[in-house]
Amino acid sequence: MLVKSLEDVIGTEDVTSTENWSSRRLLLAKDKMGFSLHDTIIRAGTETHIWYKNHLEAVYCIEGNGEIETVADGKVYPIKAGTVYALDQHDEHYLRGGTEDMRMVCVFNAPLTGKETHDENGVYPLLTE
Ligand code: 9YT
Repeated sequence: MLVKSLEDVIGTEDVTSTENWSSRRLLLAKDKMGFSLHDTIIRAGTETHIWYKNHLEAVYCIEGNGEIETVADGKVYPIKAGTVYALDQHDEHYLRGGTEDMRMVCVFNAPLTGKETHDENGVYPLLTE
């Protein structure tokens, strides 16, 4: 069995940060679970264009507020603690932090390796271990 805590991950290569967000990866492809599990902070007042063409992602907000806009139809969904969204159509979207940072629990299938970087369209390549 694998047991670890957020404190074990902070300060390691399993944290990836940009100006808009910081993602602490609790489980990655190397853990062989078939998904990755992230504790991600989305900064207040930021907007990030994301399009996970190669991955499915579910995101559960546990703190803060913000919104998500789906590009295809321009719909805007408010996000607060207790909101979950699932990008079941590989939905291209804008993720916006609100008046406070949002803390999100994110699950990716296929699992991220931790080496991916967003391209200019917010896409992660499909990498394997
Ligand atoms: C919620 C979301 O998709 N944030 C972008 C970062 C992503 N969770 C990651 O790479 O860990």
